[in-house]
Amino acid sequence: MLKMLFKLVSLFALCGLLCFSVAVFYKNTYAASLYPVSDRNKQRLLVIHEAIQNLSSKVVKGQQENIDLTVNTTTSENATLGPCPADPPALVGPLRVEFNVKRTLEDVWNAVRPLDIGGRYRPPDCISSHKVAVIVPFRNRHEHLKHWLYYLHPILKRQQLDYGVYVINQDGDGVFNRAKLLNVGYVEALKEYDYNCFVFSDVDLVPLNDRNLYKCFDQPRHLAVAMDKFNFGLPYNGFFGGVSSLSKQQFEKINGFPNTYWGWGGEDDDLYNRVNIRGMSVSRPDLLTGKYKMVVHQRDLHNEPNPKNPGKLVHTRWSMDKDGLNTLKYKVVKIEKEPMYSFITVDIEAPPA
Ligand SMILES: [Mn+2]
Repeated sequence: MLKMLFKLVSLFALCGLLCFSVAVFYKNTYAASLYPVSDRNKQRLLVIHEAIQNLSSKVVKGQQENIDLTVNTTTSENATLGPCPADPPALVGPLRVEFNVKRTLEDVWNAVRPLDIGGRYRPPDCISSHKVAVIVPFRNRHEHLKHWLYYLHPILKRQQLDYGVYVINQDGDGVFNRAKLLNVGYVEALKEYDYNCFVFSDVDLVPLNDRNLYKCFDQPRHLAVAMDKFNFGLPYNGFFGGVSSLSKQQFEKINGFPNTYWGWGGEDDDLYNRVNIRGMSVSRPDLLTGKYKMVVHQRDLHNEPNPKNPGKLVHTRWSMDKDGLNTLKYKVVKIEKEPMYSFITVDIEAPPA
């Protein structure tokens, strides 16, 4: 009798699991039909599919007692992977970069695929300790964004980073605020994943060497040290603009970026001050590794140099604890999960231009 009851219960549990697996399977195929399927997703689908087939064949054979009831998809994939090597093996060094080409989003996708939805990627063959959110402040620069995605995704993949791309789009046409958008990107990215490193990059800057690693270092890092527009050198010693990386700890230590630098200029120098005031220093790659090419463009509308910004820089020491992550206010207008990036539109209470 007891044995009978046990058989009944286990059969019941089995049926439940089967229904659940089928539901998961169909949910995934549905999601996959909405977006391009990455190889990783395909792999997961296959794994689930096989698990279901195994189960059903065993049910048919009437071997309920010996069935392993665990359906492992992601964990079994990762269980056998070791840490990624310190030196990513696929790096090639200097790169050719060309902006005088019209690219469609399809062209770009075909060049950079596969990725997980929202421009997420992790190396398939090793576990990366660099969980990097790449934050790109944005408004009306779709042409630049296509170039950026086309070049950056393959580079970031070769660097074996566990990364995601977050494009933070300023809503409306008030005065632009790069630094505040970067703070928003930091907060929003952390809501999604346990990132330990943040790369802040302008949308029009592409590195000319993939050995310039988009990861975090012992000290806050300045990556765009040799831009073509500055004749492949630093425009001045304390320059911290263009592309920089800070670990979560480093960024928290300086209370993030200031929120009060409206319009063009100064916010990167303020960040440099914050780093120094908190007893850290800026690390940099050498001038060959740190070469960058910038898309040539006109100054954006509503992002004029702000004459008030330079004067604020002498006060960083006193202002930094009252202006930053701890005073950040904004409203998310929309989050769009695109195949190659997350597009987050935000209202940052910009003054009218
Ligand atoms: Mn620019």
